[in-house]
Order: sequence, then C-alpha cells, then structure tokens
Amino acid sequence: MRVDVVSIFPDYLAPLELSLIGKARQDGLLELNVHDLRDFTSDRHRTVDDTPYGGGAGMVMKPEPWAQALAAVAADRPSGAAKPVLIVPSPAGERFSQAAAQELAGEERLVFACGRYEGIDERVMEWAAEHFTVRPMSLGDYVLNGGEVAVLAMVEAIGRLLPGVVGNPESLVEESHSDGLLEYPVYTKPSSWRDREVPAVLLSGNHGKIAQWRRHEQYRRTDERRPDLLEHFDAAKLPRADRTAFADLGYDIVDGHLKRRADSGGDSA
Ligand code: JF5
Repeated sequence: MRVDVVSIFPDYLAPLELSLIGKARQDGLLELNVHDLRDFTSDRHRTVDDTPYGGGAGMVMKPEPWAQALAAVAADRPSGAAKPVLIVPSPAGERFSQAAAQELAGEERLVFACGRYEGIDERVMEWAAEHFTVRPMSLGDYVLNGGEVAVLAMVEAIGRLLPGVVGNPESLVEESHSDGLLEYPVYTKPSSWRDREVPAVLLSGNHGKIAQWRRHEQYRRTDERRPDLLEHFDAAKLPRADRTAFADLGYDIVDGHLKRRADSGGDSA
C-alpha cells in the first residue's frame, strides 16, 4: 500500500517512522510519503489560509495550494489503476471505525489531507472527487487543532491490518471490536500480586470454562462501558449460558436482539 500525507506540519507525522508502521515500511509493505502543503503555494509568503466568506471566527485553508498538492500526489498513477481514496480528517466526517480500517486496508493507495484552522475550502472536496474517492472521516466527537494526530491514529489502525505487518494473525481476529464487543480483561504472572489474585478460572486449565468466562466478561464490560454496542449485537444464536449471562445483566432477547428490561437500572452495581 502507498500512503501520502499532505500537511503544513510534516514533522508531526514523524512518529509514523517508528514501531509497527516503520517496520512495515522497512519490510516494503507500506510506502509512506509526507508532503508539505506550503511547497505547493506560489506566493512569496507561502500562504495557505485566508478569512472566511460570510464572516466568523478563524481562518479557512485556501483551495489552490490543496489542488496543486493533491494533483501532484495523484499524478503518478498507472493508467487503469483505481482512484486513490482521499481521507480528510474532520469532526464533520463519517465515523472512522475498525470496519473502516479493514476496508481501507484493502486499498492500493490512500491520501490524507490534514486540515488546520476552521478547515479546507469546501470546493476542494468537490474538485478532488474527479481524482479521488473522497472520504471526510472523524475519529470521534471532539475537536483537534488539525488533522495530523487523527492521521497518526488512522494510519496505525490501517497499517497494522496489512498482510505481514502483525506477526500473529490470531491477535487480529480475536481483538476488540472484531465481534462488536469490548475485550475481556487479561492477566499475567505473578498469579498473586499485592494481595490481588488472578481469577481462579484462568488457572484451572479448563479451556471451555475459560472461554465462557471471557465471553461473559466481554458482555459485562460492554454493558458497563459501551451499552450502545449491545444494541447491534446479534443475540439470535447464543448458547443458553450466554442468554443467562445477559438475563443477569438485565437484558431480554427479543427477536435476536438485546433489549434492556425496563426495571433494570443501567448504572447499578
Ligand atoms: C480538523 C478542521 C480538521 O478535529 C479533527 C477531528 C476530530 N475527530 N476526528 C478528526 O480533525 C482536525 C480540525 C479542524 C479540520
């Protein structure tokens, strides 16, 4: 996969050289190019922003430097190859998720456009649609100063899914969000630490009981921390013990879906 990032702070993307993603680059699984937006300006002051039409606070990124940068990045594309995906981090984007990361990991080319200030002139998104599949994407409902930190998170989430990047493929299948539930708690040696014991079932050697305990811990945690995830959970073909676990948490199963019982307090101990 080839990844290009355009930013006015290319140094902020330096962490991508490190760790897992840096290893993926060394192994030739990921080609990463970081570009300075100011290199695509043509005025003496290398201006990238201006005041917003219609008034209001802050500054807006000018369209022409973006068009120059994105055209340059899109230029060296073999004829017949698919349009690269242009990801524009923004609190106003569609939500980035593990499913989005999986989907994007299958692309040949990704381009990230890091906005700053109040954002990029909207006409850039319209123009770019001729050369890219444009995807404004949000990490969550909070505001960052620019897209760079969001790109670090997205490139790491996508990069680690590339074939060959993570050594053990099971660690990818098993982990958080692949089944729409939070992960179960994990423990390592020593079995007793500062008067705290590892749950006995994990030392029992009974792999069936361990798997069931872990599943039930996933349900308990998800109910406690992310009950919104349980609204989409497919409870249709759960074994009896798992149905009981949900009943104990205060849920009924109504045509394959979990429904919180009216009398069950959401934040009870
Ligand atoms: C950004 C204008 C981009 O703040 C974000 C963001 C929040 N969730 N996901 C991304 O992106 C930076 C700020 C202002 C455009």
